[in-house]
Order: sequence, then structure tokens, then C-alpha cells
Amino acid sequence: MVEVRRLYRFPPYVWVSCFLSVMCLSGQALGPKAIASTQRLELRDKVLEMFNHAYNAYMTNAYPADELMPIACKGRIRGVTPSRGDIDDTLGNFSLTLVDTLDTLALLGLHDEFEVAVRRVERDVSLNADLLVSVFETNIRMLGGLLGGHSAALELQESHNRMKWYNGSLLRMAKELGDRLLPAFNTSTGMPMSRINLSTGSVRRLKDRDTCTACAGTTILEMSALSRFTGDPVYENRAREAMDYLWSRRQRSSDLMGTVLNVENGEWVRKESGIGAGIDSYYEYLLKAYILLGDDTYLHRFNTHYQAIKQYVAQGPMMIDVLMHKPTTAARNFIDALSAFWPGLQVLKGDLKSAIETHELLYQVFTRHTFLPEAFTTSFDVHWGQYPLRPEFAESTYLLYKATGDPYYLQVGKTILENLESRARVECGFAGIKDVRTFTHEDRMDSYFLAEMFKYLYLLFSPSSEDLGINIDNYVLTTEAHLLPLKLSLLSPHNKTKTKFTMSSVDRSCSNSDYVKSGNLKSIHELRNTVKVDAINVKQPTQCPNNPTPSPTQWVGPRTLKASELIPNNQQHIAILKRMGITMVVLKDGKIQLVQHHNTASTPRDATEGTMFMHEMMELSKKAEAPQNPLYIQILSRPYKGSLALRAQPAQFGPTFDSIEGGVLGYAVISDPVDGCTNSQHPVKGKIVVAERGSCMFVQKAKMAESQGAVGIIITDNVAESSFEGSSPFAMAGDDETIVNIPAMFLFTKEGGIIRDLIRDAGHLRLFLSNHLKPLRKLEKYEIMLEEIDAPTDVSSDTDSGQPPPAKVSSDTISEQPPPPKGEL
Ligand code: DMJ
Repeated sequence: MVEVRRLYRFPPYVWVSCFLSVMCLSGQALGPKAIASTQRLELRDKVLEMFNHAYNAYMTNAYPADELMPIACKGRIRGVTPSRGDIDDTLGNFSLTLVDTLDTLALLGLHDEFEVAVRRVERDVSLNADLLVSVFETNIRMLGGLLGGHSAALELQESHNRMKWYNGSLLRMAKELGDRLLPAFNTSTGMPMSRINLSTGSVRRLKDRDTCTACAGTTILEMSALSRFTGDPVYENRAREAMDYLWSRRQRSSDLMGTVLNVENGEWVRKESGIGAGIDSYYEYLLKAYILLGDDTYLHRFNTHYQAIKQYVAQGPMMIDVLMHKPTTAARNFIDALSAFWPGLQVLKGDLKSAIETHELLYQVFTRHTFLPEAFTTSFDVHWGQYPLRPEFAESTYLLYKATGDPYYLQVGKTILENLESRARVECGFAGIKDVRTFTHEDRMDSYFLAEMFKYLYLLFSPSSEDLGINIDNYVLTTEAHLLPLKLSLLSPHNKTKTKFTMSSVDRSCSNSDYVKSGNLKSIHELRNTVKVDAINVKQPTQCPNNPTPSPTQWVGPRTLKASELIPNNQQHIAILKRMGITMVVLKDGKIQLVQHHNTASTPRDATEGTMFMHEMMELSKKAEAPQNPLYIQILSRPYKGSLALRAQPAQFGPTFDSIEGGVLGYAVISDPVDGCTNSQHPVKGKIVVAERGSCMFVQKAKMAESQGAVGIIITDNVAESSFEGSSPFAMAGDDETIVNIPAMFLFTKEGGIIRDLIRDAGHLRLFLSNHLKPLRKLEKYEIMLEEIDAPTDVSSDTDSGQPPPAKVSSDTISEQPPPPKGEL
């Protein structure tokens, strides 16, 4: 995949980021050597050894604290250890790591240790600390941990003939915790508050009425399990009401959810919509609620969102946040590591093809950085370098292996294991990575590392369910990988409202069964290979021997659309791109991003033209990105007399200011219509036209100005808040065919606004355009010239050495000059 960024030269002249997907299947298609069964067992044992290292480090050095600080080798205790801010709201002085680890001990077959741990929890853990804790984290880690522990204890009693002493203490604690969490749901919408004091039941007032979608929508599994285990429907009912409310807040036109909303009025606070941070487990819980509870309503909702996500968020295998109400507008240009759970969820959904592709894309990022950085760019670079031992990528790897049986995923798991061992292991446990570029450690080992990472890796390397301490096939795993028995739906009838979805109206299909276990491994490899080659091409765009880019001279027949002709808001162009397998996303800042996927092109010929288009686009981008010296627009009119200058961007067409030498002098006039794409109602002959970006290509505006006798053109940006200081360098591009004979400059919105305001105030404005600042002394003569003749003058051939000093350059304001009195210019 190749990424190209460019400042587009045609309307709306935006940065373009192209991902070039080249089908380039080669000899490496079959992937790494299969892992022998003996090695698989060794790897499983290694997981066990690593788990013991982490668990013992916690129990020896930190317990009963909530978490281990692996560098300091001591416990992290809220109120004692210096606060890290909101992140510490996960801690409630309730031995979080021990509770979160309970069912891992059971699953890994450490049954003796599990029994000891359960007794410790009974004895030591209290749930009434006078602290404000996160409702979401307490629910998934503590409530989930207690319920998972209870479920495991029941299985050990039933199937392993042990723990006969266990009398449901963990469930009683879960009930106590559930009761302590319930006041959080006392909001006008029914969505839980984000924080609660477990001791007093009070919720944080005032500011904190906002909560994330995942925070409000990730209680249904734990709360339903609590209801089903205890027979008290209140927990499930409250969680269901929150889910129902969230569903009612979906954007009706796109079926997408935002990231943050207000629990009292339900208003969206952040409308970014993706599948990662802030939203992730809401989607996960819709599907898993259906699996655990058998209620079609949840499946219908999940399918509806899934469809929307595939339509708007998925750019091929890459998941890019968009705005829920403007779903074709990307909201971010990076992807967060939490989204790595998605391929696992896609496996559960049955969309294996997409799961394989997205997982492979993540694996390319992973191999490049050793871990998945907390956030990475669309070109796979680090956005946030932290790696806090997150398990999501291991989770998806396990689920893909389980679904496909492809040994490739064992190899992936082995790499995860090795990287953890070599980079995160410290004497006292495992430490998070502060930055994957330096591998410096952070003094944290979050409880999810024990709750999730070791479970997934152990499951991956375990040859069969019989080798596990718990029969995993009987459980649904929560978002924190806690075990909830599938038979819960039979345990007690609950008072659910009647579903309006009949069996036949809900899609339960596995959409791509070709890839399921013992299916066609070759097709899985081919699928992956497409993504793999894409990623390689990020670094080496030309290294795809099997699929050289067709050159325009090899192309037979007319071109449908050249890169230089693209107008991003032109629907016809968008349709052509789609045919060529190219999707386009307009980013918030006006940049556009293009992604090509060969297999979505209408025909092979369209795909080939698409490849050619993308390469052209890359070339244009390279040119546009080449470092440019700024150009200057000096205001000659009084009171500035050249002392105010604005920095402008060049064009790749028309005469350069080097060739004009001295610069161009003239009155400025705003084009009417403002876009400058058609003849101006205001006479522009001999003037410098000021036109606004948009509607047609830059080069067309310049040509239009030239044909009416203008001596130059300034094109002002239409992207909100762009400025010379704050925006990336930019060069307006042209095309090979159009010859332009007048010079052109581009002003970002801020600087363009200054020019427009000045013209509007005075009716016209005397300007001097050049590639350097002209000393004020020299400008005086031009000013006179303009006063004498109402015509532009090419003022070449003067030297700029010596005194007086050059004019002041305005960065974003009108330097220190007073604003001109109205009508004086
Ligand atoms: C876990 O606590 C859960 O998986 C949660 O849903 C998201 N983040 C962490 C692990 O990264």
C-alpha cells in the first residue's frame, strides 16, 4: 500500500493521501513455515511460564494493591501512589489484578492457585472504598472478574470434582458490586454515569455528565449474567435500558454512533465514529449479547451498525473514523490500537474475509513497530508510541486461528510472545512500553494483561479444548475476556420485552464460508498477500515486479479520468473512481484520502486504470510537496505602502516569479463570481484577480483570468482556518496541456481573508507580487507608477541590496500597522 499526500491543485485543492493497493501475488504466498505440534506445546508452556512470572510478581510485590508497578516493584495504591489522573479511576482499592485474573488461573489449568486466589478474594477484597471509580472499568474488570471466577468455580465443582467448599461467595460479592453500581444508572436517559463512589453511591456531579459510547454500552453482558445467576432482573433491565437508549441515539441517516454523549440529555458531544477507542465494546456487546442471551434485537442492531461501518468506516481493510452525521468525511487520520479487537469480532460475525484482511493490515503495523503503537497513521507510522501491553491483537489472532485453522496465526502469536518476552519482560513482571520507537518502559502492568493477554495466547497454542483447565466452548468471553456460561440464557427466564424481529428477518449468515476452518488455505493466503504487498509498498512503491504500473503510453483507448483532472466534489468523478476500485474520503481539514483496492474495481481494465491514476496522483503529490520558498504579496496602498506583506504559495503552472524577476504590480479585484471559473462581471483587464478555491481546477481559473486580460491571479483557500503558519506547504498543480501565461499565487484562508477585507473596504487595492520582499524604498516608485497609470506594470530588474529594510511580513495578522481607515485606499 502506498501512501501519497499532496496538496491538490484542483478544487477543492486538498491534501491527498493515496493508498495504492496492488495485487501482486508472488512466491511468498504460502506464508511462514507451519509450527510443529511439539513447538506449539512448547509455546503454550512458555505462555504459562510468562504468566507465572507476571502473576507471582504481582502477588509477591503488590498484592493486595490494585496493580503492580513492575519497575518500582511495588503495588500501585490509590491515594498513596502519585495520581496519574483519570486513568487511576480504574483502581478502587479492591485488589483489581487478583480479581481480574481469577478465571485466567482456572483456564490455564492452575486450579490450586485458583482455589487459593478465590479464598483470598473472599477474605481480603472489600468493595466499599470511598473513592470515585470508573463505572465501565469496574464493571468489565471487577464485576466481570467476579462472575468469571464464579463461573470457573462452578465448572471445577461440576467437571473436575474439586472446590466442593465453594459456596457462591464470588457471586455474592458480584451482587454487592452490582448493587453498588446501580445508582450510576439513575440518569434521565438511563445511561450510566461515567464515575461513581462505590461507598456512598454518589455520582460525580456537574462537569462529568458526558460518557463514552462504549462506557454506556458495555454493561449488558455482566449485568445480564448477574441477573441470570441471581434471578433478580434489575441488573439486566437497567443495562438493557441503556442499550435501548443508545440505539435510539444512532444517526438515523448513517446508522453510525458517535464517541461521547451526555447521559442526561442524550446529546452527542463527540461525533467521530469509528470502531476503536470510545465505541469499540458497544458494538462487541451487541453481538455478544445476542450470543449470550439469544435476543434477536441485539443481532439486528449489530447488523445494522455493521453494515454502516462497512459502508463508511472501512476503507478496504483500514478502519478510518468518520463523522456520524457526515459519514463520507473522515474525522481522523490515525487509527488506535484498541481497534485491533475488530477482526476478532468480525470472525464472530462470520465476515472472515474482512477479518483476515484487517488483521493482516494490523500485523504489518505490528511487525514494523514490534507492538501495535497506541495510535498509528494511515501510512503505518507511529502517531502515539505507547504500548500499554494491550491484548486486542492477540485476541483477534486467536479467533482467526480458531476460525480458519491456518497455522499462519500460530506464527503471528509466536511473534507476539517473543516480542513481549524480549521487550516488555522485566525482573518484576512485564512493563508497558512508553514508546515503541525507543522501547523505554513505563511503570505499569495493567490488570487486563493478566485477564486477557495470557488467556488468548494460551488458547491459541492449546491443541484442543480438552487441554484447557476450563472448557472454553461453553462460554462467551466478555470484553475483558471473562468467562460467562452460554447456558445462562436457560438459567432463569427474564422479563425481556417482545422482540419484533423474527428469526428469518435477522441475518445470521456466515458471509464468507470459503475461509472457514479446513477450507481453502490458499485463498486465505492470497487474501493476506494482497494486504501484505500493500504495506510493503509504503516504503518501496516501485517494488512490485508482477504488477508494474502501466504507463500512459501503453494504455490503449481513451482515459476515463486523469489524476490532474480530478475534482473531488464532482459526483461523476467519484463514480469513476469507484469503478476503478478507488474510494475517496474528504478529511476534516480539507485533505482527501484515496484508497485503491483492486478487487473492488468493476473490471480488470478499470483496476489497471485505477493503478495508473494512483501513480499519477503520487507524482502530482510529490511535486506539490517539494519544499517551496514562500512568495510575497505586498500591499502598496496607503497606509501600508508596502510595509504589510502576506506570504503566499506558488503554482506549478504559469510563469514563475524567478522568470518575472522583479514581480508583478497591479490593482486587485475580486472576481464575480467569486470562484473565478467563468467570465467575471467586474472588469479584470490589467488587474490582479482574486478568486476563491473551488468548483473548477486552479489552472482553469488562471486561464479564465488570463483570457480576460488579467495580469495575475491570487486564489484564496476555502478550507476553514487554514493559514500560512498552520498549514502544510502547498503548490497549486496544473496539467500538461494547459499553458498559462500569467503568474498565480495561493493564499490560505487567514491571509486570503485579509486581502479580501481590504479590497472590500476600499473597492480596490494596489499589490505587488514577488518571490522576495521588496525594500520599502524601492516600492515607493511603483506606488507612484500605479497612481499615474491605472494599469499593471512588470517591474523587473532592480536589485534589492542594502537599505532600507524589507517590509514586515504578516504571519497571521496585519503586523503592527493600524488598520486602514475606511475609504482611504
Ligand atoms: C480492556 O480492559 C478491555 O478489553 C476493554 O474493552 C478495552 N481495553 C482494555 C485492554 O486494552
